[in-house]
Amino acid sequence: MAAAGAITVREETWDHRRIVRVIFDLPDKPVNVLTTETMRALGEVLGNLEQEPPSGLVLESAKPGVFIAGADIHEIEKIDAADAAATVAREGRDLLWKLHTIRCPTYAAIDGVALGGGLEAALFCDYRIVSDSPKTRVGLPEVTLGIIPGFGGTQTLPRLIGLQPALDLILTGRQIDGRRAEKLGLADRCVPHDTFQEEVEAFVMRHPKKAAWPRRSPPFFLIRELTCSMARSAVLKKTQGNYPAPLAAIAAVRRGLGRELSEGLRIETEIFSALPQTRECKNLIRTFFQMEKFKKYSIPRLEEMARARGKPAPARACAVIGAGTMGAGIAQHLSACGLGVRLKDIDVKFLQRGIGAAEKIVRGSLARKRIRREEARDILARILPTLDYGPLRSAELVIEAVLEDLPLKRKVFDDLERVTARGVVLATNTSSLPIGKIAEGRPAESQGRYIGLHFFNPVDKMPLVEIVVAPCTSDETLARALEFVKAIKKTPVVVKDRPGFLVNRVLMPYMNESAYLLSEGVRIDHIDRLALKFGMPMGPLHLLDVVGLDVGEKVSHVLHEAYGDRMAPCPLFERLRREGRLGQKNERGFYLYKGGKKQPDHALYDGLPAAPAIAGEDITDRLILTMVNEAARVLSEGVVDDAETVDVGMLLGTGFPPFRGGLLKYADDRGLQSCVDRLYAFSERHGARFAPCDDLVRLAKSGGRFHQETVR
Ligand code: 3H9
Repeated sequence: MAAAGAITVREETWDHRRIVRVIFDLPDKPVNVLTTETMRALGEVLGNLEQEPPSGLVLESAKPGVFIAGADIHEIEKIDAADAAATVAREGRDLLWKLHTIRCPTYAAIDGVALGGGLEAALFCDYRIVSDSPKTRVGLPEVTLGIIPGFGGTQTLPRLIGLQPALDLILTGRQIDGRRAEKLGLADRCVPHDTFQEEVEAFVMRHPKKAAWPRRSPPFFLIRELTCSMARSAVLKKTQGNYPAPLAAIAAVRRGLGRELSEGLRIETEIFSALPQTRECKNLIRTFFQMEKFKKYSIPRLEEMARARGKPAPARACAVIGAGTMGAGIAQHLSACGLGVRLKDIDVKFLQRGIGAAEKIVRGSLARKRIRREEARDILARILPTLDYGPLRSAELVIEAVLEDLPLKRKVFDDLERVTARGVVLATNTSSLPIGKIAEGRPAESQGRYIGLHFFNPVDKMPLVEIVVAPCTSDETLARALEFVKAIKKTPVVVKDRPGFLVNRVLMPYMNESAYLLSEGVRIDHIDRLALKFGMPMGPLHLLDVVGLDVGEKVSHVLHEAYGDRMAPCPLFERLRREGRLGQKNERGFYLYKGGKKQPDHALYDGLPAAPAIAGEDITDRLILTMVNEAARVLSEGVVDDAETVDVGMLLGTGFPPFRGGLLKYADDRGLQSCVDRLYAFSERHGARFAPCDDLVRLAKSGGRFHQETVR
């Protein structure tokens, strides 16, 4: 028996029992998703089976590495009204309810990702068997898309694993592996991937009856109220109230948990229906698709080249020069991705420090159970320290990460030119120096190998790499660098070799402006708090402390030289330098860091005007609109190809709030003319650094947008 398209139904006899296998396999798609069509097909299957229930029903997938990746996000993106949202959720969970009530035991056999609606389908089954494959990850990522689980997840999960662990999964969208799922009681058994089918059969034979439900009785009213109100406070603190979905998820759990499951499901639908049409949801979905696109970033002319000559094989053996924070971080990350790494420095003690830094990151992953003990050992074993260039002969790609000093970098590359083979990619992790200057004066055939690979600190956590293309960089090198960045699971943005590239250049005016605000007397924590309220992950003054004021000074010097007065560092930085304030690293910057606590340093207010009466809105606009203005310049100079690249770069490189859809999407949404008017007003009051650039003025005047499409 077979059902339309996405689902095949197979009847088998397992030890005299009639077992029906319902197998998902969405044609021509890499993953299974619950589209309207798939849901209809599942409805038909369940309708037929209800007439004559088998001894057991197994829900499974024919796609390797995937069970079901959730409801179809494209369909959710199109929802524009509460009644449409309610219909989608109601129809879906009514259908899955049939799985819960069908008169035979039901089993979800999960050997791959089971996310969102995919996991919710499994939660309505009597039993869940998961595999220990690294590909098996289960979770409810809905809040990251601006919605809540709408196929019953807010009700079934707490009844299965308890309130606190369920809230943790629902509010973070965290995905867990099979073993953890078993530990939490989300899965009944975690079995080896290699013998998954046999293990599923054995489990089904051992569990011939429907399971008792709910598995856990709901917590007492007071415990529930307390847990939910604590979760709410934590969410508000973390999100500043900018994200409606996690708060809605808490409300659904809180209101639904003390009631019958069916009533809880009704409440969930009611709460769900207010979300898909919000701007936050549309922007988060847009961000999801942008991330998917950039992870697979391709450049048409390179694709064509690959078709003619074959795709470059990603490098397996690499070398990193310089074992400082960045070098050690890069070496650790490359090794964690399975690559062999030679880490070179000029002194044993630098190497020891670098290896120590890599060990610290690995220990952290081990403590958070991200990796196993053997993996940790392998990661460290793959990093081979060296003081000589000789062992670098076998490297296929080299990343230089020494101090930001042009003559020093050129000297390193002189040495690399001598030892590396002709085809080897020579990359620099510089954050500010021109790649062209590093390559200058070398033989033409060698210059093509030079490229920038700008990683962000901390390397293991920051997903972005700016691929910096100089005029001398060959397409061959760009293609290899692009494949490399994708292979090490980072998201690439391709930028031209202009000072500051994309992220630092756009971010610098924001940081600089925060110092101007402080010099006008605005309090340190007030400035940072307003940036957090806007949605930035860290206030600009705190960020400067974390980056290091000495590092910031170097970058700002380069940008000032390149772009003139508008990038002139705020004079207050000179005072900070004189006072020896380096930021977090010497526990003294805008804040004092004593005993792990951060306090604004009131001594900095000496000699500054008293706190002025500036509206919060003005402070936020001064910080954010200077970035919009600089980003507009980046676009007009062709540093990046399009507004989408700016948005992805700023999102991944600075944590620009995803619910706003990106820096330039934010500007589009508030209206470019409003941005221009504000910039003019600020330039009159505070100086020419705010003057809107010509292209921004022109675009605003013509009623245009940075992004041509209107998401809503
Ligand atoms: C939900 O379930 C709501 C419900 O509670 C209730 C509603 C009422 N929809 O990157 P890949 C696409 S919300 C549509 O090659 P990978 C993806 O865009 C949903 N499309 O594989 C890509 O397209 P393209 C909750 C989807 O191995 C292609 O499939 N679920 C969906 O790197 C393959 O992806 C999620 O949030 C989807 N649900 O990663 C899970 N999922 O080929 C979102 C994937 O055109 N998905 N696509 O670029 C993911 O996290 C990753 O895609 C996944 C695979 C881990 C599954």
